[in-house]
Amino acid sequence: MSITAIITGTGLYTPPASISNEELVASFNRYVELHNERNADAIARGEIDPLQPSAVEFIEKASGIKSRHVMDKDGILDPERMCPRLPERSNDEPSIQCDMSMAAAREALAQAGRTPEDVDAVIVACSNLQRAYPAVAIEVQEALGIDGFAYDMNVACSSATFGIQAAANAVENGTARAVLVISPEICSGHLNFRDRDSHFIFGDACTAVLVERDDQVAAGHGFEVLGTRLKTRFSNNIRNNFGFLNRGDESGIGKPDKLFVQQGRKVFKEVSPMVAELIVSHLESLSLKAEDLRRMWLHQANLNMNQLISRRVLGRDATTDEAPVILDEYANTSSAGSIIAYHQHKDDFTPGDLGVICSFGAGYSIGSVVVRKR
Ligand code: CO8
Repeated sequence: MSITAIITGTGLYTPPASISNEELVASFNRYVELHNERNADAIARGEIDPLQPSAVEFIEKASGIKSRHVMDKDGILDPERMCPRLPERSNDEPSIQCDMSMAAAREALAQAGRTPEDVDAVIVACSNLQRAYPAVAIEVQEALGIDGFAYDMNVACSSATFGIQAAANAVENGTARAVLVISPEICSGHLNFRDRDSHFIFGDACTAVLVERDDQVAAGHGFEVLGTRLKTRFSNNIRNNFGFLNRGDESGIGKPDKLFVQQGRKVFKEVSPMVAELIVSHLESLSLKAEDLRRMWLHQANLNMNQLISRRVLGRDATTDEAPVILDEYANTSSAGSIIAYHQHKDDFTPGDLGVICSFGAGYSIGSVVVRKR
């Protein structure tokens, strides 16, 4: 008898600190004032252009974002710093990504009614890992007390959906009974808060998803993974050149391209149709139609983008019940975004209801996971 994968629990860690658009813009505009005052002579000589202020109205209209949760608020809002203050920890202390992962993983396990003894593997799947090795996933595995295996992976905003496919494969082929997929996203660590075009885009959060084999899950519990579909296509339109080779390449780690940079408008135009096509063709391959979907838990980068994608998939505007929005409170939390939407908006499903979790972002990368409530 073939085994299918079931999502039995999800968890979310939300950092307590939050920054409103008003607070972020006030700090950015103070930085602009200071910069322009300090460079007044060069600006007067026409050697450099004055920096332009940011605007709350623009941010909300262009993105739908109203606030973001962050791991450190003061460092980000200090106009002389504009970067979170996250002190280095000793090797004997849990890393910050391990702490976030533990909180989300515990909630996912509790929701599934499982303990670490029931789990065989941990995948930490996120946009940026705080170190190259040892894997954060192995640290989390140790902290949870899981006897099995763990590894890190990074497919930017699509890390969690790609991780769910790896987890589903592992339980379906018998490599593991249950797998935790955890996405500790500290996007504020690699966002350039001095860049007017992108300073408002990201927030921090961590999600966890427990994937198990169906023959050990009680009937009526969880969401069956009907299928996964992944797609990648190389693009330089979302890029971060930070890496350990920077110390040998003389380019300087302080340069703006060592943080997040994007051509936002190009990303919007190129990725939206790819996402809609992928969802529709994925549904077709499962003999399903868009009308069969009760909900789409889309990647949470931009409200206008999600409205365009849902319109292309459904052939009409989606309601917020059909395509829930969490980016207004969380901003873009990279791979955690679609999982936060799923975590917060799945408990009203009744048996047989269908939904799709869909992420998209740098790479480009798109991941689609079609699920049915048991
Ligand atoms: N305040 C006021 N005005 C502004 C501001 C601002 N802050 N910023 C720009 N403007 C102005 C511009 O100067 C421009 O003025 P003008 O028309 O006079 O030239 C005007 O506003 C319009 O600018 P844009 O064309 O840039 O604005 P858009 O309407 O395109 O909106 C967005 C910008 C919101 C960035 C939008 O393009 C967008 O969201 N695109 C989609 C991007 C996306 O989804 N990216 C996914 C990236 S995430 C990912 O894959 C994960 C990466 C890894 C995580 C990294 C963590 C840090």
